[in-house]
This record gives sequence, C-alpha cells and structure tokens, in this order.
Amino acid sequence: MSDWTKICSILAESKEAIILVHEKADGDCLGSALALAFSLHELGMKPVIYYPEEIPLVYRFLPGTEMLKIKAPGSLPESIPVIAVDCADKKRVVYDIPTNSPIINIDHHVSNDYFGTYNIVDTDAAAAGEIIYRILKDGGVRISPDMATCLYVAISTDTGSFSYSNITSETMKIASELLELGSDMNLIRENLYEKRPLSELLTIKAALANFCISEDGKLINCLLDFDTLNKDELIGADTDGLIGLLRATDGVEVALIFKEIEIGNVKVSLRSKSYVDVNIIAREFGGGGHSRAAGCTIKGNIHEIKDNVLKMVTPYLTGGINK
Ligand SMILES: [Mn+2]
Repeated sequence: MSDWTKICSILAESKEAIILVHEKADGDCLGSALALAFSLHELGMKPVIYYPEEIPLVYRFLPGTEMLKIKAPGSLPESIPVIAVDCADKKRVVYDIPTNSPIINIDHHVSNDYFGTYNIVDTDAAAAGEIIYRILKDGGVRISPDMATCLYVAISTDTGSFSYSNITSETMKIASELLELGSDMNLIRENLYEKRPLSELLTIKAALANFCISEDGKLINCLLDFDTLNKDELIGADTDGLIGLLRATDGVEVALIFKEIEIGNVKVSLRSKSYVDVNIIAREFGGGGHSRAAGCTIKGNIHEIKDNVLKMVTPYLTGGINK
C-alpha cells in the first residue's frame, strides 16, 4: 500500500484533516503543508492548517494561504485526523492533540521520535517537501503549478537554495520535475530571495555589535538579550540570515546565536559547516534538528547558558569528535 493510499484511508472517515506545522514556521513546513492541503482539497476534503499567529511575511506569497487559519494554542477538536509536517516531536506542534485523533507524522529530522499513529519519516530527505513530493507522485496525485511552487519553496529554503550538504541528486531531480510542473520561479525569487523584513537587518545590526569569535576562529557566537530585542521589537525577528552570515565567516565551523525570547528563556540556534554534529549538542539541552542545523530552548541566565553550551561545543572542535 502506498503512503498516499494509507493517508487517504486514515482520513476517509472524517473528511476533515488538520495539518500542523512547527512553531517559528519556515518555508519547508509551510510549503509542504500547503501542497498537502491542496491535494486533500482536490479529493473533496476540508483540510485546514492551524498556526497560532500570522505566518512570517516572507511566506505570505505562497499559493493557498487561505487554507491557513490562526488558532490560539490549546486543545484541538476531537477525533479529526492530524497531519504533522516537518515536526520532530509532539512538542514542536503548538497544540494539544486529543488522544482519539489519529496522527500522521511526516518528517525528515534525525531527531524524530515517531510520535505518530502512522509515521512517514525519511531522514535522508533534504526537506519535508521532498517527502511530500514523493508521496504525491507515488500516489498518482496531479501536482498543479501552485503545488509545485509550494514544494519548490519547501525544498529551496531547507537546502539554502540547493547549496547545503543535505542535498542529493534526488533533491535536484525533484526540483527539476517541479520546474517542469510549473513552479513559479519569478514569484519565488522576488518574494523569497529579494525581499527581507527590516527587523532582520536590525537584528543583524544588534548582533554584530557583540559577536565573539574563539581564538582559533572555529567558533563564533552572539548574544541577543531580551532588553536589546524588546527595545526595537525584534523578539519575533528571523535570525536565519544572521546565523548564515556568522557561519559563512572564513575558518568558522560552528556558529551559535543565544536569543532571549523572554526573560530567563533562551533560544539557542546552532549551525555547523562541515564536521560537527550540532544535533547531538542540541539534544543534550532538550532540543534537536539536523547535523548541520539544530536548536534548543534553555531556561536560565543567558550568560550562564552561553558558557554551558560553549563548554559542550568546544571538545567537538578541538578533540576531533565526529571528525
Ligand atoms: Mn524541514
């Protein structure tokens, strides 16, 4: 039985489906969720994607955003099947899923804990969008130009425009097929790569005022405390561009951002360039992700947290663990 047939059989009874993405939604989870929602809509179902707030500005151009509904965190309605996309564990979806709701878990994180009733987890996939594409193609589902645009955005964002080490020849084949299916490259370029919110630039400005680099130049980090962020209303600002900039510094292997999202609550973003598995480090602090990009949230004093994480990272750089 193909994954698509299985999904359809799970959804058959209710005719409704709730699609969930992870907090701090990105191009992969949103593009994947929308492509999936389009395909379910074609089947005569009523899919809805719940998210607790407006999605980030840069993704509002995606086709199908009318299927996104703002819903405050809390319990979901009973017995409606839930499809979680790009979420490594139940904590990543911001809602409480009733125990009688079947869960379909579609993800590519190595830290996925198989929380679904039915799990489609492929840790070799560069993006959840790759998995969704394969499910739809194997299931004989027609992929419309709008769906192709959504899936292209999903894969493009999770691979740093097809440049990260997670890409495979399969990734490129899928991208090529999405182009043939009509993904709108002009729309994607103008909205995704040539438009950034001012808040991101202001965050970079604040971060670069206090970044630290280790003596050997392999470890770079910066600290964004609550007061600094709050002053300029930057708490929700995107830091992907910033951490990319830090990691791109010549000689740097690991880049870290410590972002105090509320007083005493620090979000740590970890990126590595070629050999340190930052997923292992993030997991030590209750988070997770991928080997080159991971994150965790730690409660406590931001300076102490920084010291603890740096202590954990340093042996991987000097001792050659994972090298
Ligand atoms: Mn992803």
